[in-house]
Formats: sequence, structure tokens, C-alpha cells
Amino acid sequence: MSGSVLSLLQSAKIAPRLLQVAEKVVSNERISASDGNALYTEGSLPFLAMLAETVSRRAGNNHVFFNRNFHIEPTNICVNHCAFCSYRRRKGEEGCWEFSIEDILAKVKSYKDSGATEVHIVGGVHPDRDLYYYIELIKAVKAATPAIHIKAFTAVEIDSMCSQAGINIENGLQLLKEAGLGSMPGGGAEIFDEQIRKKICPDKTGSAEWLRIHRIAHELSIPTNATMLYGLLENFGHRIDHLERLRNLQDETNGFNAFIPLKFRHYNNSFSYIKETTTIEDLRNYAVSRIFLDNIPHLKAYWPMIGKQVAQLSIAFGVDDLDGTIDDSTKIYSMAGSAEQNPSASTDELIEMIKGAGKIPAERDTIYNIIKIY
Ligand code: V47
Ligand code: SF4
Repeated sequence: MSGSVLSLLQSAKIAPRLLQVAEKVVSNERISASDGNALYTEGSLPFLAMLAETVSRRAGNNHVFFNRNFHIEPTNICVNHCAFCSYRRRKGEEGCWEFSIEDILAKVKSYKDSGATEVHIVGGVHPDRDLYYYIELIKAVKAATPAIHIKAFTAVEIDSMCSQAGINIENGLQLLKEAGLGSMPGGGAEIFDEQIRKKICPDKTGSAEWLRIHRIAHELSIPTNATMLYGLLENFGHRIDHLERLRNLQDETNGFNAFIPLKFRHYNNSFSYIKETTTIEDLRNYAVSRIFLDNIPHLKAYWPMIGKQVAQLSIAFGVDDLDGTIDDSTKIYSMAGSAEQNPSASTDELIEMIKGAGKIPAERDTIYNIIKIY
């Protein structure tokens, strides 16, 4: 680090341990788990912002991305019992839904001429919809709107639909790809630590299996995202462990496009007694993620979960992607108490948010090809 920057940090009374981490970041050296822990426990907000901005500037052209997308949630009927979930219902319970392929096609067709480039399809783990059902669904969506990229199914859904059909993950993913699946979202990762996972989502696909499914997807050239649900029972060590497992897999496969931290929202679920994280904690978490994950190209602030104002602020903490227009098509976060009860953003609004944060808005497709710079 140059002497003048170092003396600036010293005069800001940055602790020597953090100066060591800053030296590594500035010289583009990978930080260790212990460095990551030091950032989480001791890094001040402006210090973390500065380091995260250094990493972002190095990685990109000062662009912040967004896309035009909508979600389809085929069902909220789910066999699992994640304690943080406000969304799942039992079959027949009030508030449950299960759309038919025809219902879904009607929705998808309504977006045909809307300019949307992506449909994001995720839902509950339905007890009797197997791989072959979902292959039919993907084929039908592809036939109706061939130009729209299909990003669909968490590793948890893939795990269940393949085992219901008695087919292994490799063959199942290959068939989905042939049907038109373009990429996979990052949900279901939650927190990889096995002890915490047992408490928050006891019957969900385990961490090793989640990672194995993403590895197989990458080997089949299906790009994926990764998430981390934070603000529940985990400590900073658990978060770093989560990030490190992702960083290790990415070293091997290079198949993750984006990392998306998901702030726990506590309305109407079994963990309602847990206070939600503060905005400061959310911003610190974005910055540490950006600094630690030196090999995952993009860091996404999913605004329907975090809110538009914090999403804009997060751009100063390493975020380079705001996800999309959404068009009020997802219920996962509104049912968990997000401030965005009917999430929808116009492209003008997203562009204004990005420009207001001093960055260049770049409209992208799902796999981060630039469609237009604004
Ligand atoms: O896996 C559920 C989370 C995820 C709550 O890949 C909750 O582009 C907070 O993964 N509080 C599904 N989080 C959503 C998801 C996602 C979202 C946006 C973009 C992408 C992408 C992926 O939602 C679940 C779970 O971790 N979740 N309930 C809750 N109460
Ligand atoms: Fe089911 Fe997903 Fe909710 Fe867990 S988070 S209960 S897998 S819908």
C-alpha cells in the first residue's frame, strides 16, 4: 500500500490487524478466513466501504447491472419445514396455491412483448410433482417464449424432483437443460454450517448435497447463483465458513455468476422473536462478502428483500447488481414482512438508483452480457 494511504488509515486509527487485511486487498491478495472474521468483528463501516469499493473498481468498469425479469412461483405447497419460512403451506391449507402448466403459460405469454429477458421460476418442494412434470413445464415455457432465458429451480427443488422420479442429479439436470433450462438461482443455500442448518431447516437438502448439485450444474455448463441467509442463529464464523465453501467450489468450477446475501425477515414465521439485522449490519455484510469472494464476479442486492433505499446504498459497499424489474411477481419476501409489499421497479427507476449512487447503469441478460449502457 502506498505510504500516503497507509498514513491516512493510521491517522483514522485503523487497527494494525485491519491494516494487514487492507494491505492484502489493495495488493489483490486473497484474504484468509481469519482476515474475514477480523473484518466482520472490527471493520468500521467507512473502512469496509473503502475496501469493497477497491475490489469493485478492480473487477468492473464502474458498472452496476440490472435486468428485466419476472418471477413465477408455481406452488407454495412444500414438504419441508424451514423455521424461517413465511411462505410454505400444507396441501389444502388456506393460502396455498398450485398453478397448472396452463396457468403458468398464460402468465408467461403476458410478458412476451414486455421486453423481459428472464423468467425466474422457484417455489415450494411439492410432494407429487417430479422431474418429468417440471420438464414439461420448462418445455412449454420455452416454446411459448423462446427468447426469454429460463432461470429455474433451487438445488433443493432439483434434489426432490430427481429423487421423486428415481433419476440421478446428473441425468436430471441434463434433461432439464435439453428442455430449455438456462441457469439456476442461488436459493436453498441458507447457512452451510450443519449445526445451524439442523435448527433452521432440518429437513432441507444438506450443505454438501447443495454444493454437489451446483458442482454438477457447473460441469454441465449450467451457470448458477449462490445465496446466504443471514441474521438468524449464525455467528460471523458461520458466515465466513459459508463464504469459504462457496469460494472453494468456485475455484474448481468457476460456475457461479453472482452471490446474493439474503437478510432474514421475521414476519409470520417461527423465528419472529428474532430481531432483524440493522441496516448497518446489512451493509457490513455486503462489503465483507465482496472482499472475501474474490472469485465470484457479481454481488447482488435483491431489492424486494432489502428495500430500494438500502439497495441503492449497498452500491457503496461492493454491490454491482440490483436484480430486476420483478413486476410484483414474487411473494417470498412480502409474506415474510418486507417493506416492498408489491415489488415492482421500472427500468427508469433502477437507472436512477444506479446513477444516484455514482455508477454507470448497465442492463444485462441473465448471464451478464451487457444489453445496453445508460
Ligand atoms: O432459499 C425464505 C430465502 C430463498 C425467508 O439467484 C428468506 O438470482 C429471508 O434464493 N427471510 C429463495 N429470506 C430466494 C432466492 C433468490 C432470490 C432472488 C434472487 C435469486 C437469484 C435467488 O429465500 C430461500 C431462502 O433462503 N428466504 N424465507 C425469510 N423469511
Ligand atoms: Fe419449503 Fe423453501 Fe419454505 Fe423451506 S424455504 S419451507 S424449502 S418453501
